[in-house]
Amino acid sequence: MSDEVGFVTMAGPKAEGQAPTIGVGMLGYAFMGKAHSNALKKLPYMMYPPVAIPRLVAIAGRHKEAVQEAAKRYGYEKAYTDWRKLIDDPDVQVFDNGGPNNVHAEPNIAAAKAGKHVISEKPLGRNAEECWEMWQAVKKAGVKHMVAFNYRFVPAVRLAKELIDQGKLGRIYHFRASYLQEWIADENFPMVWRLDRDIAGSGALGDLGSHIIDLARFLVGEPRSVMAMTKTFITERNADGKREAVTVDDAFVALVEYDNGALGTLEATRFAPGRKNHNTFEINAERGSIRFNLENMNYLEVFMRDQPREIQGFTQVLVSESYHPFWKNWWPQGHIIGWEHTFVHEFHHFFDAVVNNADVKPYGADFEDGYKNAVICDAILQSAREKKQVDIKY
Ligand code: SOE
Repeated sequence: MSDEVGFVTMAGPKAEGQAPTIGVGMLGYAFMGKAHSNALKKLPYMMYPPVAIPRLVAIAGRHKEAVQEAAKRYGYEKAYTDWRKLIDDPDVQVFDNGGPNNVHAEPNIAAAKAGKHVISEKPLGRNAEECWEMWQAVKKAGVKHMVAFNYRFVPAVRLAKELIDQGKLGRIYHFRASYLQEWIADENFPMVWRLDRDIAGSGALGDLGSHIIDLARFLVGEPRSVMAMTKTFITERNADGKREAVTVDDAFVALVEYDNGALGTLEATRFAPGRKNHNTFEINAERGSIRFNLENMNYLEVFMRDQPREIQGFTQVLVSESYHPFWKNWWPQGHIIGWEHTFVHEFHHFFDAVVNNADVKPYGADFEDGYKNAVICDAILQSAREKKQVDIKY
C-alpha cells in the first residue's frame, strides 16, 4: 500500500503504543452471552483509544450446534461444549461467566486457579457460602475479579454517585428502590431455570433484587438490618407437559436500615403488568432528592432545596453532555444511549483493571461485593422465613 499522502494505511501490524490484546473466553451464549459479546466487539472503537483490544478467543455452551452458531455469529475463534477446555485454553486471559447461577462457582474457581481474570454475571452465586468460596479463590489466585452489576455503569447512575460523593446531597435519609417486571405474571408461562432454586438460588430476589441491593451499597452504604417478606404467587408451572413446583420467590419486599442511619425499602417482582424492566430508585437527602428509572435511563430527576422557591420542582436532567460520565466516548448532547452500552462501560473498566493493575472498586463491583450482596439476600430470605428482623453480618 502506497504511503503517499492521501492513502490511509489499512489495519495492519500493531501500531506503536497500540493497546494490548486480551483473550476472552465466554461461558454462555444466551441473553448475557449476546450482551457481553456485543459489548466486547463495540469496545475497541467506542471506548477509543481502547485500554485493551478484546480477542474473542472462545465461547462455551452445552449444545454443540448452538455454541458453534454463537461462535460464528459473534466471531469467536473456537467453540467448546466443555467449559474446562475453555479455561485450559492458553489464549484465554479473561474468563467471562454468563452462565446460569448454578454454573458460576465451579468455573469461576477453576478459572481463578488457572490464573485467569474473572468477570461473572450477577448474582455471583446462589447463596453467601458459594460466593465466599469464589471470593477466597480469586483473592488467593491474585487475579482481577468483577461481578457484572452493569447498572453502576449507567451515566445517570454514575452522576448520582458523583453528586453523593461530592456532598451535593448531604446526609441521606431514604433509599427507596423497586425493580419491577411482568414476564411471568401469566400462569401459562412455563418453568424456566430462573424459577428453580437449585439452579437460580432465589427468584426475583437474586435476579432483580441483587441489582438494587448493589445500587444501595454503591450509592448509600452498608445495610445494618432487614425485615422482609417473600411470596410465590404461582406455585407450579408446566414443564414439558408435566407440572413442576416453583421453588423460588416471585416477589420480595424488605425494610432496610443502613449503617449511616438511612432508612429505606427494597422490592422486586415479576408480577407487575406493564412494568417491562422498571428498575427505579429514589434518594431523599438533606439538600434534595434524586430519582432514576431504567426505562428512561438517560434522565436523572433532581430536586435541590436551594432552588428559588417560586420555581422549585424536580428537574429532568438529560445526562448526555460531554462533561457527564462516559459521554466523551459517545455522541453530541441529546443523542442518547441504551442498556447495551452499560456493558461496554463495565468491560472497559474491567480491562483497565487487568491491563493497568487498577482497582475494580469503588466504581465496579468485585467478588467481595458479590459476597456481601449474597449475605444481604440470604438475610432477606431468613427474615421472611423466621418473620423477624435480621442483622447483616459479613
Ligand atoms: C431477567 O430478569 C433480567 O434479564 C435479569 O437477569 C437482568 O439482570 C436484568 O438486567 C434484566 O432482567
